[in-house]
Amino acid sequence: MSVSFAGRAARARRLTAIAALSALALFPVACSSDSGSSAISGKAADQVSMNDQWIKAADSGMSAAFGTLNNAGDQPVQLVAASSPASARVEIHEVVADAAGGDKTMRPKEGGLTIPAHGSWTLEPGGEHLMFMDLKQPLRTGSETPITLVFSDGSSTTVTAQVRDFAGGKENYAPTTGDNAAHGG
Ligand SMILES: [Cu+2]
Repeated sequence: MSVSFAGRAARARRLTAIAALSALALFPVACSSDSGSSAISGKAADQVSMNDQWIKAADSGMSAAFGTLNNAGDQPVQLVAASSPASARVEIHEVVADAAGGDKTMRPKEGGLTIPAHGSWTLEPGGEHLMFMDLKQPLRTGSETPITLVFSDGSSTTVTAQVRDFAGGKENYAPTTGDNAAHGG
């Protein structure tokens, strides 16, 4: 259950408590005919798993998480957002080559990531990643942090990522060098 959905639900409850109760009483079996075409539940979160997920160790600022998303369902699944208690904000990023100098720039990926039906999508250094924009606490090597993945149908699932040292790659996943201009705008 995503935080934002819960927040909306709470507001709705405050504003229309009586109306909601009336609706429940009038239509107690409204959802019982929900029969998906797939044998698996229609919720994206029930079809997606993640493996080999990890996140770069960092003391503060930014970090990035990687791993392989697997879709066991008959339909493509769209990852549209992510969150973690370790970061004030998590964004889905892609890395693109700058036309000018060939420098790599990362930026929020428009529309999120699509995981093909019965397929997988790998987030890896140099490619797409989950960007932890503003760490609330240090990510220490060997510890773990939860990451909640939110899909286009509003369903979500939470995975646990291992914190690892990572020094490779040309991309700057933490503001340790320069002024972080590589992060684009
Ligand atoms: Cu990034």
